[in-house]
Amino acid sequence: MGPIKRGALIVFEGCDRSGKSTQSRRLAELLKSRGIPTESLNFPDRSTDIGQVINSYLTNSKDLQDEVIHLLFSVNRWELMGKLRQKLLAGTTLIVDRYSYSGVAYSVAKGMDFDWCYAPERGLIKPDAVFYLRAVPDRLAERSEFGEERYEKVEFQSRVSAVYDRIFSNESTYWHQLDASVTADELHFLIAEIAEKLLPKVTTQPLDKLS
Ligand code: NYM
Ligand code: MG
Repeated sequence: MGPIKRGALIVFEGCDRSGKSTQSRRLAELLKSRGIPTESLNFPDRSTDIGQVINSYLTNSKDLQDEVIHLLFSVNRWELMGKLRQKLLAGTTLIVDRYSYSGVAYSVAKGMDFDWCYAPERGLIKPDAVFYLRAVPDRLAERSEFGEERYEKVEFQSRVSAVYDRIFSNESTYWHQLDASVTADELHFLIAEIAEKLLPKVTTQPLDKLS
């Protein structure tokens, strides 16, 4: 018997209401239906102590300095890395709704320095693939529940989108940019096609780190 193949780390990124939750759920369902051990999670993980502080910030019941909330989002990823590594090495594929790139995109959109924002992400497990659901922010505002949390303003989302575009141009080797304005079925089809090709390739490679 050969060694256990590791799971893949697959991340969804994009502005608020770009369809990440729907698409990550549908991809996870598809992989499970194919017998691939798969788990879903999202960042921020609001269930931890730090996650609860983040939640208070996002729901506007707490104000924090920009640097402080930025680092808390990063710590919230670091506090889960041991668990994520264990699951990946045990063969579980992880579908993650937001990751380090959200950390960078939302903070840089406030005017913070790109390199400063990226620095605390170095060393985290590097995703095997990132699906970037690229949407026009004006259209996002039409989607339900938009505007309830901090950051959910069209003008701010435009700036977030511009930072994502910048990250995509640097990370295009493992980023897959997809037009989020097509139907959910079309989007799922495109994502499924890419994921199915990717999985057998990456699961024999060692885990890498963000550098
Ligand atoms: N967000 C999320 C950040 O500003 N930095 C981060 O590192 C992460 C992971 O949290 N508007 C922001 C983006 C979202 C908000 O995420 C909550 P969601 O996926 O809407 O629950
Ligand atoms: Mg949101």
